[in-house]
Amino acid sequence: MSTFTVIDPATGTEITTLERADIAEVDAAVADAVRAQRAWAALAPVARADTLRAFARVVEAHVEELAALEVRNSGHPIGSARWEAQHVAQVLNYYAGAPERLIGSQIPVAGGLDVTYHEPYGVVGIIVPWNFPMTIAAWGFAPALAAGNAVVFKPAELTPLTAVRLGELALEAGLPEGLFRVVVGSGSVVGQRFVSHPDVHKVVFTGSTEVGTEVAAGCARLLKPVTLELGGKSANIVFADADLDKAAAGVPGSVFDNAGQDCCARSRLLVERSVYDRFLELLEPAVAAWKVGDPRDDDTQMGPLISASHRSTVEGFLDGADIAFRGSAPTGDGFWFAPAVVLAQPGDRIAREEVFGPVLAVMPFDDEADAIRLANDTAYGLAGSIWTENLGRGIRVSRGVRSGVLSVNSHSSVRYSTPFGGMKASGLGRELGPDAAEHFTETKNVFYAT
Ligand code: TAP
Repeated sequence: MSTFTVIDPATGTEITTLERADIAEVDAAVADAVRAQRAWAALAPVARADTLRAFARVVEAHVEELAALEVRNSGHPIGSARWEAQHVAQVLNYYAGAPERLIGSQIPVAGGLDVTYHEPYGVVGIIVPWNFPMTIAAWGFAPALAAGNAVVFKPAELTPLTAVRLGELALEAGLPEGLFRVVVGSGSVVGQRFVSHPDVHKVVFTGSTEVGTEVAAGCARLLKPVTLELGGKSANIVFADADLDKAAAGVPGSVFDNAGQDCCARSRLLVERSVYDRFLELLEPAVAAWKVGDPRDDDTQMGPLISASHRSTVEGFLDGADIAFRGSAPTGDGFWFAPAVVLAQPGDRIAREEVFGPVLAVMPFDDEADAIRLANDTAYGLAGSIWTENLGRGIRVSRGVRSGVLSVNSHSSVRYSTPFGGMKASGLGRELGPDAAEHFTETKNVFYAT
């Protein structure tokens, strides 16, 4: 039996050791899920809705416990971890409204009655990364279950603890045995088995573009639908006519939140040349004030990076970089890293590749067209922000930037009620919002001759 150790990134110490599932265990979980799904899909929609609301209530009652577990396992500051656990309950509540609203259509045709149905795929395999272990999982499992599917869910080996607990809470809430199975193990075994298993009918993958491409290729060989939420290199565009104080105050949170280990991190700051120097002057104290430290403290804004090896990767991006200024971080045990602001050129590696750490690349631009060109000068297209007091400019630039999730005069990206996902190398398909449950169904058309 193969095992692995789960580490607390704030201290570098071991939390626990878990067993890795092998292929036989994945297959057993899928077989259980197939059986449970048939009964689940046959339930009255209101019964599925009630069960999801019960799951939401149980999660809600365990917010403090889940948050504390996430702080230990992922190093997220306690305030963020509480928000994440609460968000899981909100997503479940939101999609509890879906079973009764998956409404098909009746299409006028000659000679009979034509009806469409939204039928569940069956079993959905969900593969989740380590950066937001609870929320990203919920974006998949809540609408998938609402639409009548069963779920097999693989957390990242670095951060499996809240996933395991959510699996227990689902049973406590009354979800049928087998319907929602958390399978702990490696991506190359468990994740790949979701891809190749003939009874897993859809895969939702969130993670790197590299692995996502491999998952998509495997799914394509079996004509299995796949949703991909991948990497990002999002731009934060600040025009000279913006409220510069407000824009600068928001920058640290937009890129250093979750220690920059956020697919939506605004890791490129594009500033109109006429206010470039002034904006950097405003930014420096905001970065100095960004509080990096013990994730258990209520006022901590940023914890450690997830692992020693990830910290080495992030450090590598600063080799030879023109560092303008840095924030502070604790020293000693734990995978700490002081946020860094780097002056960059569009062709630099730091301006093009996803760092997935608290590193911001700053570049000037000359006019609106230049800003759009620079913002689009990346393989990715996930998120971004535009700061301007000119409404027309906000509309033009938001239409010109090829990203799936943009905000004007704000740094927000995620609301459970609005669609989320990336263009270009950032992904395929959308999660959240009013249509997500439908994405877990296939449309069937039946013609009844009269
Ligand atoms: P990955 O290394 O791609 O891992 C993501 C998940 O895939 C993990 O559970 C991993 O398992 C599993 N996996 C690894 N190899 C696999 C394979 N061959 N087949 C199937 N599954 C496999 O990414 P990561 O380092 O955890 O996360 C960081 C990346 O995720 C960043 O690029 C980030 O931008 C992206 N991300 C995107 C979003 C959205 S919503 N667009 C959100 C968060 C993160 P193990 O690690 O346990 O082996």
